[in-house]
Amino acid sequence: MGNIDTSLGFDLEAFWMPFSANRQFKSAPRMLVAAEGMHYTSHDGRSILDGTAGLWCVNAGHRPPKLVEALKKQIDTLDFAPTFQMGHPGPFIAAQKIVEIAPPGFDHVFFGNSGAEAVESALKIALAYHRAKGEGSRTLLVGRERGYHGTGFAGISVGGMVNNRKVFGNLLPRVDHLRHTWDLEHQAFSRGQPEWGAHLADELEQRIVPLHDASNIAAVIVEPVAGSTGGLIPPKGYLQRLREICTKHGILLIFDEVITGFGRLGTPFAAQYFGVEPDLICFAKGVTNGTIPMGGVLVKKPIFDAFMSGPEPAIELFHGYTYSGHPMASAAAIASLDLYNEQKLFARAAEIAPYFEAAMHSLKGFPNVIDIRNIGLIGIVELAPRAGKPGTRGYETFVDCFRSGVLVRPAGDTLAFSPPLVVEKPHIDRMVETLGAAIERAA
Ligand code: PXG
Ligand code: PLP
Repeated sequence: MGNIDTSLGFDLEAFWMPFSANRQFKSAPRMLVAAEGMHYTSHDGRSILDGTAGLWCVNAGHRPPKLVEALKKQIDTLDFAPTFQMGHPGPFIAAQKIVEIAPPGFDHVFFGNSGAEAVESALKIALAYHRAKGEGSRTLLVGRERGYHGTGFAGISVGGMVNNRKVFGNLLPRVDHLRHTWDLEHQAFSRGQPEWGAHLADELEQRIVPLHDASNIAAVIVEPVAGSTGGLIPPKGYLQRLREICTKHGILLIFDEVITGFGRLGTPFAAQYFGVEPDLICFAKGVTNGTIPMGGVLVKKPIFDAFMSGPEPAIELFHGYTYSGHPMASAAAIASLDLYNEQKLFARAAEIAPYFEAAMHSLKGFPNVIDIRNIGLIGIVELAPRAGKPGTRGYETFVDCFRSGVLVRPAGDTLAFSPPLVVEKPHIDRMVETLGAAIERAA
């Protein structure tokens, strides 16, 4: 059975790789063994420019010394301590720092360990909130086509990427989905937010509310910018419209900001970028600069307060994870947030975003490029699929870029750049030139 790559010196068989073509990968591995700043080192000693911030998470670049130091100090002090009926300083300090950069009114944080757990927690808080308010009939959850909310059963139920759902049978039963917002005919090559498509939010009021009745609907969950599915940028006015309809009908609006949180758009959260206030915000990834797993939910005061009405000795929410507020993750969050603040990293992302936009759009006219879209430091190139072989052109382009020393993220036939926010203009030039050359070769 062993699948030993002698050049690596270890066996590749046992690790069942997530979201990967295991057999294809193991026959020609792409292995990263070290990282610093904007670059990885591959197992064959090459420097690879990280055009993807790992998986959208290494916002300050790899291994910033202050973060490394903070983690070393933490492991030398406190390895683990429970947060069920016990406490340690880390999560209290981390939560306070997250609240400080959140939109006004978001004054509580519930911690988990991933985006999936953030989503699970937010949906459970939404359901329990309505019940606490005497509106326990509000149990329907509304997601969106092409949405990605992690791979837990709740996340795939409200999610809308068909491969992530179709073979898993029992999804949550009480779910509906809005249409996704991407439209090639009306939006191709939009810079930033497309002009067309705000009306797509009206489906909530025109179809979903009349069908189920608002008294049965708990929450709408959307990514402000849909990431995993290939970067779908919200049309101008769309999120505002969703907000208005949710408010009118007493439906909670959840923004899943696992990708957009911590500066990806040049503001702490997308909620601030778009000027739209959700009721709950899911975060993960960038909260620890990718170093230690952590995720969570930002909660507004009225929602938190609705849980705080019973007798004082009563547990208010029967939910949590062994590692909620883990000491290492909390230390990573505290150090990351300090770093983001000291480096004014979010403002930096906003500053370089126009250069990034122009560079991405310079690929218009390259073979098979049918759309380019961008917002903040997210840039997407969509290629026409090969007849009968969807995804092959995207995959080949990604492998070609890796061979040429640039990491880009494929999703079907789209290629996404989401560099660390410390990216410099020459890095952007190199990323885009490399991608352009690979696209030409994949023609
Ligand atoms: N919500 C959103 C919006 C996400 O983007 C999750 C939830 C789940 O987070 P966890 O930590 O459970 O993976 C995500 C994760 C990609 C890619 O390249 C995106 C994600 C994860 C891995 C790859 O598009 N997003
Ligand atoms: N499964 C078993 C048997 C457990 O005892 C626990 C936690 O105590 C879990 C799952 C959940 O693990 P976690 O809290 O890390 O999500």
